[in-house]
Amino acid sequence: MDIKNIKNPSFLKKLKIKDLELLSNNIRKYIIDSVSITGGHLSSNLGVVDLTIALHKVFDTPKDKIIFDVSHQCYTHKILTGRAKEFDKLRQLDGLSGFQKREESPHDAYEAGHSSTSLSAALGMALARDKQNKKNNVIAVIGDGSMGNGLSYEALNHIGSTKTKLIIILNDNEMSISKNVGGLHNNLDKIRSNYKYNNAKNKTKDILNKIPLIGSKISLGITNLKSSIKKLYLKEGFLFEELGIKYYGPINGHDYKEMLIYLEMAKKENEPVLIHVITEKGKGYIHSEQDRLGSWHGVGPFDIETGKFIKKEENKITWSEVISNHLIDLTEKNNNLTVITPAMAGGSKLFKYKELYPDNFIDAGIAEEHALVLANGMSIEGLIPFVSIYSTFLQRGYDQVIHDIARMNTHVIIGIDRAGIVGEDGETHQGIYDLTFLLPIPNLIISTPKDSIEAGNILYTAMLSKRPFAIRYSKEKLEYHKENYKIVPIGSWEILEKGKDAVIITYGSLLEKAKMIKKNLSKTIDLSIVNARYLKPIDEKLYNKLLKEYKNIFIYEENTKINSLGSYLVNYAEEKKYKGNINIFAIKDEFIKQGKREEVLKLLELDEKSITNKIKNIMKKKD
Ligand SMILES: Cc1ncc(C[n+]2csc(CCOP(=O)(O)OP(=O)(O)O)c2C)c(N)n1
Repeated sequence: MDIKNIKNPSFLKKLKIKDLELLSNNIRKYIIDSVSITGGHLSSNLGVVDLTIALHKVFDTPKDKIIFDVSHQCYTHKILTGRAKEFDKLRQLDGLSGFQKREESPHDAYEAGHSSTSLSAALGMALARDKQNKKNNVIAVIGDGSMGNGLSYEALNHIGSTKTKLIIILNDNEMSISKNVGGLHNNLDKIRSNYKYNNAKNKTKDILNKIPLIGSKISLGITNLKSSIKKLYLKEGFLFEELGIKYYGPINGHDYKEMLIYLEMAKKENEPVLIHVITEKGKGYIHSEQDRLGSWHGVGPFDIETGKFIKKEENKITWSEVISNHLIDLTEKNNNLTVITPAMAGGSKLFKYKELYPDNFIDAGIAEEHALVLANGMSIEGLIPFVSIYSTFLQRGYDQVIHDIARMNTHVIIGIDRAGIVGEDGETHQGIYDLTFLLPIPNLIISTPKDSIEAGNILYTAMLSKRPFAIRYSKEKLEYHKENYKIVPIGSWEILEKGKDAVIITYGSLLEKAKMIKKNLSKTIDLSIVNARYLKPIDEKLYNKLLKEYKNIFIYEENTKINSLGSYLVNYAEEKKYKGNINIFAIKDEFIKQGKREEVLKLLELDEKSITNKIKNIMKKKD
């Protein structure tokens, strides 16, 4: 069968188990082929091919609602619901989203990108269904990593008490992006190893083998058997049972017979049930199967044969790596420095740090709020925590930054990774709000270094500051240089290039673009470039000077225009009765779609060519 011809999942109803297995193989190959060209989330998708097919065989979307948590693992779902043809534009500008997207298909019941929203959303949908006397099923598919997040616990606590019909599929592959952590993980580990090594598995198998499959349909005479299956595992699955959620499993997420029996069983329940499904992350591709560090979780293009990533040869490394190198050097100077990551050790390039300083490194799991308050506690007791967190995920920890860290004015350093446009992950992952929501918070120092040396110096300054200190850096790559550390006075800006006609104030990765803009304009306009490396406090002395010296000030940012550095500086200038013109070039008030950073910046008219033209036009009118 040609995967591209699939229109909807109804054809699955007729398929026998061996046909389903064949389909699994074809879909796995299709995903590997597509992702090797476009990049995308590989391992999580390969792990749930069989589970997703089984779900679509038993349930009827779009009437039944399947909510994939995070939804990075929804590729098979997209293929089965008629979107295989669009995989050549997966995660690209105007192409198929890498996540569930309601506007793409009625089969996409919900949308995510951030983890652990599926259980609350599913409960909301189930309660709405009940109120409207509808009869559909609601199924949340959630990974073991995402199950450990606070939002999931809040939802579980509520679900158990409602007694509404709701199915939770716990997709347990032992991994978050890299190896999962925490008490829940250890509990699931115990269940898994019992399942693998003691007789229980055989007992279950015996029971399951007694259940006939009539054609492709499961015999419905299973009700008497389900309690005996359940009892085998009840002790280990007690956490969910104690919360009022029926626990079934664990079952093998690559064994169709087992899955179909349990899913049919769950369908008949009239209360919340959780089916614990064990899957192998990365299944079907040798390189992703063997990966324990999460290198195959989210990937760029790669060569299928060799498993080598296709990277441009360049003399550059990521900002994450730059920061990580400095953390290693600075921990050597001060062993109180402690690095905390909420499950992003791989993405934030912290494995080397972990290896060198295992006692200074904590993976808190997918738990941003917890990671920040944990850091605050450590800081109060004398450590210097550095919380490495993506800008988009810091949204989860806003209250903790205000209520705990900034208000108590503690010495917590927040390393804000992926600040700015992030590219292919799109809307849910853009790092364009952190400055907007951090600027109003008292006590907090906010910085964005321009290069690797300034990054080291600002981190060194933060380490000595004894203040809450945010350091923002982008997803871009840069050259790595090292010098002896020195303090960058808090609140100091620098004039990078001096010009007489106008000034452009910017920070971080955009400074490189500002240099090109200056060059583009050099025949007609002599532009000054100011590195606003501290967004708060600002360099009032230098800014006052700029207000006196220039009639035209341009502020250029990869952040929302509303409540950016620009609006802060405009307010300040108004208070000083500035009579000149200030123009802010920043992101307009809309969600920013996926695409390569340069493509997106162009679309937003924030690329160097657009800014060059804008400045030219503005200055022309003023003549
Ligand atoms: C709030 C939040 N923090 C971090 C992430 C980054 N992230 C994406 S997938 C993932 C791992 C999810 O693990 P799990 O739920 O076990 O699913 P799996 O990928 O193993 O199938 C993480 C940490 C996120 N999407 N949302």
